[in-house]
Amino acid sequence: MGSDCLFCRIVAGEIPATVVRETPRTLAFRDIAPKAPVHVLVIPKEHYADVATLAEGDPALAGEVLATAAAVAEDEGLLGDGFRLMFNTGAYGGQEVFHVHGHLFGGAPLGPMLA
Ligand code: D5M
Repeated sequence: MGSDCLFCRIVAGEIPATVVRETPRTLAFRDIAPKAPVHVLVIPKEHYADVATLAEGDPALAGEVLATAAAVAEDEGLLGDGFRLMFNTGAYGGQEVFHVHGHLFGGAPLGPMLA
């Protein structure tokens, strides 16, 4: 995808981000507008538009994204009290950035929904 995609540009180092974990194929960085005490975005470095496309195109990479999210949850001390991992998908899902990303929320009771 490249220069048209915000998160591809973060992967390329063209836009700064607060990276909390990096693996050869995934990246986790803090959301620019956090909606919880811990709000981290977890992405594959390779461009996939959404979680459905990722799961269809590279299920192993989808698993790596989940593993990175779980590792960040552990690093952030979320495993005891729990956390939420959410993939907004498409228009009805409220997706705004079309490079798949899991929102990892934690650090406080989250209630039934988070935008
Ligand atoms: O969520 C897209 C998310 O991306 C939203 O929570 C803000 C976040 N965002 C947007 N730009 C940046 C940068 N530059 N760094 C970190 N986080 C960012 P969606 O699920 O698509 O609605």
